[in-house]
Amino acid sequence: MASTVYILNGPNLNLLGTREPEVYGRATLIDVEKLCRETAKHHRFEVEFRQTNHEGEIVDWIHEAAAKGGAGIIINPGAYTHTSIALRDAVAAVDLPVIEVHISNIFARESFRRRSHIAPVAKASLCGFGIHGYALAIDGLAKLAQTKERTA
Ligand code: CA2
Repeated sequence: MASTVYILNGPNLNLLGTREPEVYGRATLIDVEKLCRETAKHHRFEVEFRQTNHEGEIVDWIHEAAAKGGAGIIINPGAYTHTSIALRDAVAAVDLPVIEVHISNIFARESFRRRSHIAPVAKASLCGFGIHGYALAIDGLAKLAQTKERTA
């Protein structure tokens, strides 16, 4: 459906709010989902909110979002950001806006986190806003969709 935003979360994000609050805050993934649903409602987007610890499953979901004509994808690929050519290829292969989100500022952490395989093929990337980055990404997708409508 054209108005559905796929919000895809990668490995270990199911543990959000249980450890490392100084890095990731105290919100849980359920809180992130609530925030996304509230924000999406303002823009009349439907939400598919998912999390997996398996790389190939994220690839399948990216293909699904494209096949079903989603409005866009917001993806926090977790540590696969820094390692996965398969995710990069999947993002590059689909013809819908993909926004990369990270809760923490990946550029202010260990050097291995500074490289994202996703950023060069994403429409936009956000990091360091905590879980608000997800809401900002939804707002950004809505802006992109409006601009597309006006210029189409
Ligand atoms: O900042 C982000 O959103 C990250 O994508 C989170 C990933 C990390 O590997 C990326 O470099 C940056 C890790 C998610 C794991 O989150 C946990 C949360 C609480 C306890 C343990 C893991």
